[in-house]
Amino acid sequence: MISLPRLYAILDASSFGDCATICRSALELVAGGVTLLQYRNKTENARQMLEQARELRRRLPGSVKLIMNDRADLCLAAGFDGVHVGQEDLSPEGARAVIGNNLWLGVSAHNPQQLAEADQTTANYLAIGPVFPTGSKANPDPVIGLDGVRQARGLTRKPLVAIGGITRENCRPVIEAGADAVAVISDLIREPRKSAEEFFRILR
Ligand code: TZP
Ligand code: MG
Repeated sequence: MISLPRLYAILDASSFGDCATICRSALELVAGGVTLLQYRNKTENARQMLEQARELRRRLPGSVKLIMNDRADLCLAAGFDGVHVGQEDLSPEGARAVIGNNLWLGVSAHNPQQLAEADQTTANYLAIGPVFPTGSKANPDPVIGLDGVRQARGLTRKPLVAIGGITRENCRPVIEAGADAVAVISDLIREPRKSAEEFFRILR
C-alpha cells in the first residue's frame, strides 16, 4: 500500500504561459514541501505535453513523485512515476498494462458505483470529487460534498484523494471526512510556495 502526502499538487498547463513558468511554479511547490505532483494538460497536443513533462522531470528532484494525467504512454516516455486516469481514459487495467506493476496508478470516480468498481482494480489510490464547486474542470460531475467524501471512505481501504474546489480555507474538514489527501489546482497558483506550506500546516 502506498502512502500519500496530505497535499497532492496539480499543475494545470493552461494556468501558465509556457514551460519555464510551469517549471518555476513546480520548483516553488517543491520548496513548499510538495512531494506529489500531477501534470495535467487538456489543451495542447501529445508532443507538447511530452516536452513539458520531460522538462519537469529533468528540473525536479528525483524524490518528487510525478504523475501524468490521462496518458499512460506519456507517463513512460517522460520517466514519470505514475499515471492518473478518469472514467473516459484508458481503463485502470488498460493503463496498468502500459505502465507495468511498479508505477503508480490513480483512478478518478465521481459516484459510489464508480468508486466501488475502481476499488476492485489495481489502482494504487482513488480520487473522488468534485467535493466543492470548481472552475478548473470543464463539465464537472455533480458536487459530492463532505458527505460524498464520508461515503467514499466507507467504500474503499485504498488511499483516497479528494479533489474539486479545495482551498486552504475548506481543506481541514475534507481530511476529517476521511480523505487521506487533498488534490488542488487553483489555490496553489498565485503563491505556490506559501500556499503549499499553509496546506501542510493546516493539515498536520
Ligand atoms: N477533477 C474534479 S475537480 C477537478 C478535477 C481535475 C479540478 C480541481 O481543481 P481545483 O481548482 O482545485 O478546484
Ligand atoms: Mg482524465
